Amino acid sequence: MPPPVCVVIPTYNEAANVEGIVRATVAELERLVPDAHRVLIVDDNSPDGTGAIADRLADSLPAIEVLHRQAKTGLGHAYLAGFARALSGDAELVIEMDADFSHDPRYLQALLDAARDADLVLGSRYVAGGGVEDWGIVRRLISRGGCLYARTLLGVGVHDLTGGFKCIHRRVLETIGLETIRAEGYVFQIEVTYRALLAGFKVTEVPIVFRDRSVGSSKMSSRIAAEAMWAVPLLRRRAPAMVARAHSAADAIVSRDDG
Ligand SMILES: Nc1nc2c(ncn2[C@@H]2O[C@H](COP(=O)(O)OP(=O)(O)OP(=O)(O)O)[C@@H](O)[C@H]2O)c(=O)[nH]1
Ligand SMILES: [Mg+2]
Repeated sequence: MPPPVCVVIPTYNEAANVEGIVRATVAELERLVPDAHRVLIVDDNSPDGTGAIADRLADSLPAIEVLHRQAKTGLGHAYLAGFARALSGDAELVIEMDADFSHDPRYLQALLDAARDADLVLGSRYVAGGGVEDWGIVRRLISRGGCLYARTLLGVGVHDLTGGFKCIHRRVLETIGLETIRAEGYVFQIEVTYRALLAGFKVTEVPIVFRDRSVGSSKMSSRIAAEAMWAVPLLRRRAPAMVARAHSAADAIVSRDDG
């Protein structure tokens, strides 16, 4: 029996995408991990009715669940709520995936294959075989530059630190102190990976080609991109203590259980 997989898809105003991406994801999961998968849509009360479409899908497909949040408080919060819900069930592998088809479900197989031998698998645009389609030069430079900046400042070997298509083992989420993560947007992605590395987990990158969204509008803003500039140095200073604290709390629970 393969380990149960939960794909978490955050949505905000994705009415044009949600049904297509969820159906494509479920079809792929049925092929790869039949009877051992769930798709969790985390919707922040989207004004365009995405939440109602998601509910309809959940009524017709038993593998789908919807988590409704009252307000949009950012992608990081949506993911943290999604992780908590996934971990309260039987998920052993949690996958982060966007709703706008930038993350092609055909890569789920590569993520799951690599997760047999790694604790955290990143869908990576910046390793051989990976890439980005349809982005102009400015967005390419910002993304590449941002990854290089974070990689250098944090002193890690990962090439794509800001991507949001990743497969995470339960043990990672239970160890890195999710309750102290405050970051949003790209920094949230950097922080999850950085904390996993600090905790000693094995992180692998598999190539993906990222396609720009063709419908719906971006929720990323220059504010969120700029956040990375000052947030990454802070991360470097603060994350080690957060991970160490979470680690010792987890050890205490284990030794209590043992005793
Ligand atoms: N629940 C929730 N989902 C969000 C929020 N912000 C973004 N999302 C979703 O997170 C995913 C990534 O957001 P995008 O706007 O596509 O960000 P991006 O991929 O960096 O930028 P573009 O593809 O250019 O739009 C999409 O599925 C969004 O609908 C949020 O505050 N709450
Ligand atoms: Mg997107």
